[in-house]
Amino acid sequence: MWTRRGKESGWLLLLMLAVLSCGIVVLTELPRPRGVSISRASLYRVDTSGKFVCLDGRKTIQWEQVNDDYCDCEDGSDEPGTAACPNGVFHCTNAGYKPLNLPTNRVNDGICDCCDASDEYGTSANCVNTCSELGKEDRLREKQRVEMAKMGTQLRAEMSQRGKAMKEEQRVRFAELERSKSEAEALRQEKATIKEDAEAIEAAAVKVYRDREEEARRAKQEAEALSNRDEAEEIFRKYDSNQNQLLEIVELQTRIVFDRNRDGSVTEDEAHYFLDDLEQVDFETFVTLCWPKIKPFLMLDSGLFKPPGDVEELEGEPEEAELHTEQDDGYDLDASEHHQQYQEEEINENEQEEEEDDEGIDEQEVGDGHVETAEEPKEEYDPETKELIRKANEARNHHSEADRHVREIEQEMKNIEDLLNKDYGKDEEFAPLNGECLNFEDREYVYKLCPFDKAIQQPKNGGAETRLGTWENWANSEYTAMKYTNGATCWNGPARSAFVQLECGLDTRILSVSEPNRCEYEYRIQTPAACFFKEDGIKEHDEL
Ligand code: MAN
Repeated sequence: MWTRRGKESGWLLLLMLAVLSCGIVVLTELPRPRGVSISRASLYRVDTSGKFVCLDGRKTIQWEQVNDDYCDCEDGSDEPGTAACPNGVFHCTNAGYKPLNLPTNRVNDGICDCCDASDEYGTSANCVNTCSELGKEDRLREKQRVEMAKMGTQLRAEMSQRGKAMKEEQRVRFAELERSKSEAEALRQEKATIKEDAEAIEAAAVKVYRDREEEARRAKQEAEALSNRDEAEEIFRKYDSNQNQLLEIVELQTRIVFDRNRDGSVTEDEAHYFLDDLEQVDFETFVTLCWPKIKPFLMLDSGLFKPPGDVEELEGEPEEAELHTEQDDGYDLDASEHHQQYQEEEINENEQEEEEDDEGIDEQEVGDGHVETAEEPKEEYDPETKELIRKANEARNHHSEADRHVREIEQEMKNIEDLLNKDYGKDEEFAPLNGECLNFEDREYVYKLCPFDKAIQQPKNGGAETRLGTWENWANSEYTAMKYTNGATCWNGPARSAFVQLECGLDTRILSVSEPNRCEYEYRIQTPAACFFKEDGIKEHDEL
């Protein structure tokens, strides 16, 4: 360690030697302490006072104290060429290559940091000056890079041309579609009118059948109502044992069929239930209030007590006998017959349905293309009606075909509009990438990027694709980065997204994909579209 008093400013000695050997100070090599850059040399100019003011202005020291390997200034400005201050900055000129600023703790640490070896002047690191070699390599690399930028810029111009041509083509196609659309709409209108006319005729023809069916249904209902009343009257008379035109509790109590809980007798309560809580009812009341309760009960009951074998087993018990008498008197038999008849009708109707389905008469395709199933006609259509339905179906088909055509045109127009509305760069140079997809594989995944569309990740072991994002926009106005957002939601987290950095290259491909934060992906791609070179020295975008 030097003592402050015995110290000598190395730079001053060097300067004196330089002055002595050359007689003058070289103008390009301004006198300055070791570790100070030319641009800061003026801050270290020696003046007549022989004092140095620390650059933060907080302390004044003797000039001899500059670079004396003892830290005097708080800002480290008195020791630019030694490791004495913890916060000093050492500058290597690296003539022939690139200048460098180092923290002064790397001065004389035994490691060559500066290519001109100036940081290791006091150690045995034996650093040699490699700046001119490095400079040569650097200039070569720079030359190659400029060459690539030039070629890339040419390719970019081609891409731009293709992009513009493609856009123009799409504009022409759009205009064409606009014309076809008007024609297709007119045709659709024509087909709609034909369809409406045919449907009106069809509806009128089918209505005749519907009306007839409705009429038949009404007539059947009326007949059923009448027969129901007749049945009710027959039962009323039978149960009105005293023939006073009123059915009373006691009269019902003699009919074991009303023994709802099967305990062997008809209680008052049980009888009341069937008389709708009245003491006695006349025929009209019976029909409206009691018969609806009694009839199903009789039918159900008859079903339960009907097995023929039971007749012998009952050994003539009066109640049971009465029950069988009731069955014998025809009522219950009628009910079961009715049921059987109903089942048969149902079977017939089903068969009829199947037949009609086969003929395809009742399935009518309507204008918007869906199939409407008309109510089953009981009667088969006559050949003329069938022909009208066929014609209406045909008109419906023609109309939906015309409608489909209009919608196809509209869809294509929409696609073109989307395409034309995208920003493909200043000169449409990125447009040729629209519709292409690039692949990149790492250890685990295959990554895909379809520019202006989506970013995808797929596990190599065959799992499903995961959308990392959908084209959002450019991330800056220089067209050097793209954003793809709203991808598949990350488990317990946000939607995935991808950021795509573009750099100049002679072809278009993905250079790398990483996931710096969970579910946030970063693609690096190269493409000629990102090359930008001007002779005046302005190079690629990504270098700006
Ligand atoms: C999948 C991949 C990964 C992602 C995790 C998040 O495994 O999409 O990239 O980090 O899901 O759960």
